[in-house]
Parts: sequence; C-alpha cells; structure tokens
Amino acid sequence: MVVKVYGSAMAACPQRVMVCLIELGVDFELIHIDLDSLQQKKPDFMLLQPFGQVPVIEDGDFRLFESRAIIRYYAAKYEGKERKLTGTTLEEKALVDQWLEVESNNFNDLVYNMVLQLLVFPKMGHNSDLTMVQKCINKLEKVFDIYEQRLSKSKYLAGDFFSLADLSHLPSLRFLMNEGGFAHLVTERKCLHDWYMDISSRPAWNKVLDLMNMKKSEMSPGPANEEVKV
Ligand SMILES: N[C@@H](CCC(=O)N[C@@H](CS)C(=O)NCC(=O)O)C(=O)O
Repeated sequence: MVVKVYGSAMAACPQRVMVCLIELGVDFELIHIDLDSLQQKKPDFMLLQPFGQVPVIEDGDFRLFESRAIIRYYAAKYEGKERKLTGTTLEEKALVDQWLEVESNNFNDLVYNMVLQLLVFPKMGHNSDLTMVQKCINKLEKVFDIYEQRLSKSKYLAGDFFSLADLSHLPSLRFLMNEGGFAHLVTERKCLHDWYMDISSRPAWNKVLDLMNMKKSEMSPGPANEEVKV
C-alpha cells in the first residue's frame, strides 16, 4: 500500500518527510493541502491533525503527525534497508537523536522565526519585525560556529555516516541558501559549507526540489487539491 503524505511540496516539514521516504525508497502519494487558503485549519483536515498543521502520513490504517516522529518511524521501520539513517550501535543512535534535537531546538526554531517574519507575515499583510530577524541571525551565527567545530571532526553530524540528523536540516538550509539571502552564514564556514554541499547534492533531496519547482510552476492558479505520486 502506498503511503499517503498530506502536506505541501512547498513547506519545510512535509519536505523533511518526503526526503526521508525517498532516501528509504518508500513509495508515497503527496496529497496537497493548500496552506495559503488555510485548508489545514478546516475541520476535515483537523480530524487528521488536531493542531491544524502539515505533514500527516497515512500508512494503511496507521496515522502519524510531527515530521520528526514520522522520519524516525520510517527509518526504524526500514532499518534493514538503510540502517545507517539511524546509526547502527546504541551510541550512534543516541548521537543521531542528539543532533536531531539540536536541529529542532537550536537550529530550526531560529530559521522558522525568520521565515515567519520575512515570508509568512508579509503575505498576510503584517509587518516584519526586522529586529527579531537580526536576533535570530546573531543566534544562528553561534549555532553554526558549534556546527563548524563538530563538522571539523566528523563528516556528518552524528559521525561518519549520513543520518536523519543531517537530512532533517535540508528544508531550512534551503531557505537560508536560496531564498533568504543568508547563504554567507553557511559559505563562510568551510566544514559547514562542505557538509551542506554534500547533503544537498543527494538525489533524494534533488527529487524533493523537483517536486517543489513543479508545484511552484503550477501555482498560478493551480487546482487546490491535486495529488502527486512519487
Ligand atoms: N512540529 C511540526 C510543525 C509542523 C508545522 O509547523 N507545519 C507547517 C508547515 S512546515 C504548517 O503546517 N504551517 C501552517 C500552519 O501552522 O497553519 C512538525 O515538525 O511536523
């Protein structure tokens, strides 16, 4: 049975899930949820995700939300296929978890606030708080100094193997590198930049970018609810 991913090819959290599924070779169907028209807050969708956010997956009669819970689930489910995404030893697995927590709490929260201020609020007719954006950038500089140190000692965050911890960074890194004008935060740190170049050139991530670009080119004006099979 093909996994259903409810989300948008344009949104970071569904992208995290899609890149993981593609890395694992799991077929899925993307059911487009139109965030611009707040489809995620409609009662039908809130039956699937009570907080009114994407992504949600349906795998047979199993349903799950929270993008990092979803990637952990699939990496564990297909551990035999791509064991290293979660590490092999207990210590490797713990390090993957540690860096996934860092991604969520120390890195992604900052980028998420920048995206809200710079992309989402202006779209809704609100002013951006540029002081808040600058504070996020200052904090991000410090976080990236720590990443630089770490990546000078190992090829990937959890060790010398590509894992969920690396993969989970890709959507927000894409914003920093391509959309926000913040690429220098990455490029001026050699190990961080090498790591970004490595993980962003993986075929799975490039397929997600293709889906995103496909969606972008359809968006004027596209059907609100079409499905894409991968
Ligand atoms: N912690 C959740 C966050 C989900 C989330 O923030 N999703 C965003 C898209 S990346 C969303 O649905 N935004 C629309 C909204 O919050 O109404 C996860 O990782 O799945």
